[in-house]
Amino acid sequence: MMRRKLAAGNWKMNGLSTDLAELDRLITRHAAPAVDLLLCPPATLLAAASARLGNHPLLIGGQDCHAAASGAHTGDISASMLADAGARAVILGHSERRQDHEETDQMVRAKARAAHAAGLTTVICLGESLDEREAANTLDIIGGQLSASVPDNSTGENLVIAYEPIWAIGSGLTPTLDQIGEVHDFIRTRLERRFGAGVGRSARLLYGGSVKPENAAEIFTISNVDGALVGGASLTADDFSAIITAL
Ligand code: G2H
Repeated sequence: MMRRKLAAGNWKMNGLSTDLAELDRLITRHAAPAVDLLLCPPATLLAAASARLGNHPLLIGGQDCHAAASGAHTGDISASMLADAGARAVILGHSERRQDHEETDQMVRAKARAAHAAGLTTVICLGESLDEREAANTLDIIGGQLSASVPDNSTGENLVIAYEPIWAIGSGLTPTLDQIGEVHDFIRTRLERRFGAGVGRSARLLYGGSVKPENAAEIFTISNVDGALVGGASLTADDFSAIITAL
């Protein structure tokens, strides 16, 4: 099964309108990309970022959505609002949201259902803490998050999983290639078992956590790594472009 590679940028809570110049530089440099590109700026920039794309195939995505379609949820944004602003995808269950907003697997699953109903691709994040890894619980944790966070209606097109070990996020630390490979193979096997070979083999698996131009190429040699979810190094076109080229 040939899966199209995906380079996804997560700007987190970074970016003012002037920073969209980096998006302009990125799409100029990758006018006809050989891989899929996704950039998730803060919600305030979604519409402006989408408007700058013209016919470029880069997708714009959100970083979270509410599980409800609408209603009295001050400060929240629904999946259909993201789509209305031009988003085609949304990151869900990032460990920063699980930590900062006490998001549970069940909440992530409900958000993913809403996102799929709105036609969005979901990038669902899973990851273990350093304590969990040191206690040799990594696969148990990832397996539990995977089964509880991913909704049953997922398809090979609308489901992307990002494995992001919490201890590697923004820390400069990266797992060994064997550690990444073990978790990605495990996720692939679990997806195939749950959804069958069609969905299980076509959903893309991204690695995330301190991916940078210096380590991207070797991470992309790992089987079942179909791309990366990139935080800090997606903020500048120079760094993100180097990672895209390595893919
Ligand atoms: C992990 C990643 C992007 P960074 O959070 O989701 O960020 O590349 O800065 O570690």
